[in-house]
Amino acid sequence: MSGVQFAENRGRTVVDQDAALLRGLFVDGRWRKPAAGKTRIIACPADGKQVAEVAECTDADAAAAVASARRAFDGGGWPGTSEKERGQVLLRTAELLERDKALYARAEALDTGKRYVEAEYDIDDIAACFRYYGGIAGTDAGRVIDTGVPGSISRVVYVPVGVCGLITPWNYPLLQASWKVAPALLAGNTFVLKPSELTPSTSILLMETLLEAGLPAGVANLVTGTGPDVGAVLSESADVDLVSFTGGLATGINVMKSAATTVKRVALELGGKNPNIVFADAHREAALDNALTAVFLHSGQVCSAGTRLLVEESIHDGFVAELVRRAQDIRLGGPFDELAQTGPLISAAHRDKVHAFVQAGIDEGASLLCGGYIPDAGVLSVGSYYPPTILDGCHTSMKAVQDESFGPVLTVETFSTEEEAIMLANDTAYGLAGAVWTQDGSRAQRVAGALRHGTVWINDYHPYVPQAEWGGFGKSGNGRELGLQGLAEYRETKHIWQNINPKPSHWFEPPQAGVQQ
Ligand code: TXE
Repeated sequence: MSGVQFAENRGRTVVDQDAALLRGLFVDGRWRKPAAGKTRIIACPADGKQVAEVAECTDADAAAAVASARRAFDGGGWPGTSEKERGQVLLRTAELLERDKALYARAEALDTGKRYVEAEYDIDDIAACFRYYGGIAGTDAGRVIDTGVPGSISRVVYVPVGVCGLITPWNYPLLQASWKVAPALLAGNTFVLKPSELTPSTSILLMETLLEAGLPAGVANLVTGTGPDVGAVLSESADVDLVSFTGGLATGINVMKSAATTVKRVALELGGKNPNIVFADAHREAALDNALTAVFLHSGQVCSAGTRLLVEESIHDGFVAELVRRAQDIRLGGPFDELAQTGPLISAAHRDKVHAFVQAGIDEGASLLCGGYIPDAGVLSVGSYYPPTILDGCHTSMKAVQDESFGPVLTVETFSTEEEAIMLANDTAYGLAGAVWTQDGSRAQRVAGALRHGTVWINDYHPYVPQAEWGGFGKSGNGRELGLQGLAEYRETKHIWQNINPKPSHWFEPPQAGVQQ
């Protein structure tokens, strides 16, 4: 069985016959069999059932994909097109994603276990990302400099970085890929995409969509497999000029270290431990409702999840009691369970890690208010589910507050003053996102200004737009995705100077006697 058989239904012929039912290695615009001939079964975390069988590539396959991207870049075809032309390919990609939304959403939901409707929202966001970058094509051709030197013309222009290695995680598989692929293509780069080995299906589909949108063969390449086997080739290879990685902190550090030997450009998005600050004067219902979505959306598998509730002491008891009541009512279920409000964790191994994190928090002195167990009966015991969990009585000295669980786990801290709230919120090695809830507009601005986090919401949580930069301070990573800076990551800046009246400068002519030098 092949879960990626859904691509067959579109009747296109970009597939080699012998590789027709086995996708994963996409090189020179064609699907190839992996050198070692191995495959991997992709299972839905909601019920463990097989949804796809894909190529399990090795380092030789990754090297072939890099070579393809290198040839496509050095050949000059794609980097030599105008940005407007490249923007057209992105706009067409957005249209095709919308045409094939059901196909993509189904694949994403089955790979991740997330609700189908959430996968549909993801596809909308992915199309919006391609449309944004397609839409800004040709709007910034660089700068002309007034040098002050007569007879000189000086321009600052942008050129593509080269071959990009794009490594993505399993929580928002194609969304994270689109934040890299769209700006990389607009800037004129070629790339090798390495999706998480757990969720490759939508990245596989994207290769065919990009070809259909008019992307030349060899510009987009895909290699499926594990991080150590194929991801590491992208960070190490001298033929890769840039590596952009989204994933865990430990892996990000490894990627940065191995990229250092070739001094390639590195962009990292490594998650966060994000404070959600609720003052006593906050709009209570909005703050309660959003505190739940902040942390329990996608069962907490969100880098910007509001996993740290900082609540003003005076409202702590009533606010947290109501939060617990609502958290216990959240219904878990699979992608097509219409009553489900959130889904499983990505794997049983990850669920066990989250459970151990909760147990360690209790051992550190936190009070477990709800959740904190692995379902052992009924349908939930078949998938890798974990219930919404709240730990009270926490403080920043605890690992439960400092470390990312990447699961549905909320820690609760209290504060009494604005200064204390800011101090606690910034007492983290991460710095991706945070929120402040208050009806005092001046305080909202003061706190938002003081937070050392890449995105700050005031009286809201989670919204983002492709026009605005996304990324973190501290160990949340470096560089930015989305927005204009998300495009700048994929451009080299070059200064071109022209002398329109060339003549000797006489710099090294022998000094003449009597003439002061
Ligand atoms: O991610 P990894 P994992 C966090 C979260 C989670 C933790 C570990 O806290 O519990 O990371 O998750 C590839 N060279 N986030 O282990 O390992 C890997 O194949 C090159 C936050 O699943 O970081 C996958 O494609 N690549 C996060 C990608 O890196 C390597 C989203 C991410 O996997 C590699 C997911 C190597 N040596 C997890 N080793 C976010 N920021 O949104 C692995 N990979």
